[in-house]
Amino acid sequence: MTDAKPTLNGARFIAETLKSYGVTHVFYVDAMLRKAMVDLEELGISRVVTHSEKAAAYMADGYARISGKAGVCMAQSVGAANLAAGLQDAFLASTPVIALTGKKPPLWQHRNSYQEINHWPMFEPVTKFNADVVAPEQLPQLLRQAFRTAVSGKPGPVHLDMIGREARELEIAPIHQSVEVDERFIYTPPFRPAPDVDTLAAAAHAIEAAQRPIIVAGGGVRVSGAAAELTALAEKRQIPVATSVDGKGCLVETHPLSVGVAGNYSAWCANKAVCEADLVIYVGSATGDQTTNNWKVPAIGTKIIQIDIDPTELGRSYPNTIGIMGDAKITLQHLAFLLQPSAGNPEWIQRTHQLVEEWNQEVQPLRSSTAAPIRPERICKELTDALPENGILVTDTGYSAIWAATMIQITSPNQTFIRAAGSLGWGFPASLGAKCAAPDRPVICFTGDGGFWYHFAELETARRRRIHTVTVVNNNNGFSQGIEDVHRMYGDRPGDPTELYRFEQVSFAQIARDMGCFGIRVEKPEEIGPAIQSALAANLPAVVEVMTDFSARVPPPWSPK
Ligand SMILES: Cc1ncc(C[n+]2csc(CCOP(=O)(O)OP(=O)(O)O)c2C)c(N)n1
Repeated sequence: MTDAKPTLNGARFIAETLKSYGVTHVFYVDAMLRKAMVDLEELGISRVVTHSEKAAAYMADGYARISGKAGVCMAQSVGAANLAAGLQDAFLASTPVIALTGKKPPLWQHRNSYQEINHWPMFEPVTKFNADVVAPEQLPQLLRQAFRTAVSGKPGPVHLDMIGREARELEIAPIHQSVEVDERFIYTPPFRPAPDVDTLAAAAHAIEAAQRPIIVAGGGVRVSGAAAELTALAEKRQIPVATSVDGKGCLVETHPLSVGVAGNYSAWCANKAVCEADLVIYVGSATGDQTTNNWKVPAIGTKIIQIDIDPTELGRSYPNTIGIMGDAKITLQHLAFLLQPSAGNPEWIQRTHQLVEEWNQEVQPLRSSTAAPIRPERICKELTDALPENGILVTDTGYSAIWAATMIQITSPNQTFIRAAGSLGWGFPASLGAKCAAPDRPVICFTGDGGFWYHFAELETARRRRIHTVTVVNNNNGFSQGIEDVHRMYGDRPGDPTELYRFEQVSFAQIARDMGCFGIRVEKPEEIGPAIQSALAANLPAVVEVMTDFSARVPPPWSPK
């Protein structure tokens, strides 16, 4: 019998499959797929060895958010739990990440094997698809399914648990199938479902009838590449636009229709505008607690149009919803086509301008503060000015996300903003992944020192693999977001609350220099801008450590009474 199909070993098969799906980098900690690593090098795929599996998952996540392709990360079986922990952000942010782990074969199971636990269940809450690959014959189909699932519909992480501590059993097995790639599943979104005609007409009618419509753009606009369509619809009907944190920058924030980021990491002008609207049009937004300030912005009962590629999201949070299942880009195009141009409601536009103007006047003194220790708002002004026209800004969570969401402005449609979906420490490794996906674009990460502590070891990875990003660390030697609550818990009771949020004074600039990177410490506000410029020009991984005022607080998000 002749077999026309080429026979590759599993290692080669995996490597060629990744190559065919456009993967340019894999992020992992040894030991996993060691045999395939040799093939990956031959095929020109960068193997980025990191200092923890969680950082590898975050890098794959940042890579995926910027490239629109699946990010690939890996761990041997004992590292699987660390990898799963790192998928939480990708899951919450709906990012296509493929996680590959090893698992000792059945004869090693249930007999106290070294380094082995049943790690598979840990991937259940953080993946869309979580499968065992126990036979080499499964590899072709399951690898294709991994890409198909990761990028389709609402994208998300996928896990393949491969037989063999480092998947060696699969690597050495012959695969009697050829490598096939389904090219539709290389990029998100693989399909752009068009909206149903009747629902679209109902939505258009609601927009025409509204006196005070507002759009809230979510991360789905970025994933769909729909920023131009969003801008076109807003301009055609003169509809103000707020965003979620994830959707920040989908309309440039210097645009006269931009009202800023709404929710609980928000500018109060955006929250007020959303609450005063009589129609809220959500585009690619999860309408979760963060974007709606615990479902108070807007109030339950407000008339809603919601555009989402995932029908199960439609009306999830707001009952009074016209739900349009469709890709954001196509749906916005269809809506704009259906609607006549309009100058909008001048009183409503005037009102939103007034809110934004009042907000700007309130924060302007903080953004231009000359105080030392430095105000974080001043860093944000300097970052707004320094972010290159095609730059990528990556922020960590907590105060970093709030400062960035409210005080940094995305001023060009060629800039991209991505943020942690809640995991402290995500920002720095994710920014390295982003740079791998877009080596020609400048990448700046904005993080607190608490966030940077998690994964600063990846400076070594960045140096070794020449991943030249700039990390601006808001260094206040502590966790500042929770301190009011900590003090509230203490009340009058004796003790030392500072133990719960204060760190040693350490210089990240010095650490960066010791690791062969560029590092600079800034103590005067006027030095921030020049320091970021030097860092961008350094041709090295760079850390700009800005010494800030620990007492700087973010005001609570505005809520209706
Ligand atoms: C994995 C994880 N653990 C804990 C938290 C809770 N958390 C949110 S912000 C924060 C403090 C962040 O401190 P830092 O990065 O120094 O920024 P600062 O608040 O000082 O500006 C903590 C502990 C979290 N979001 N994620």
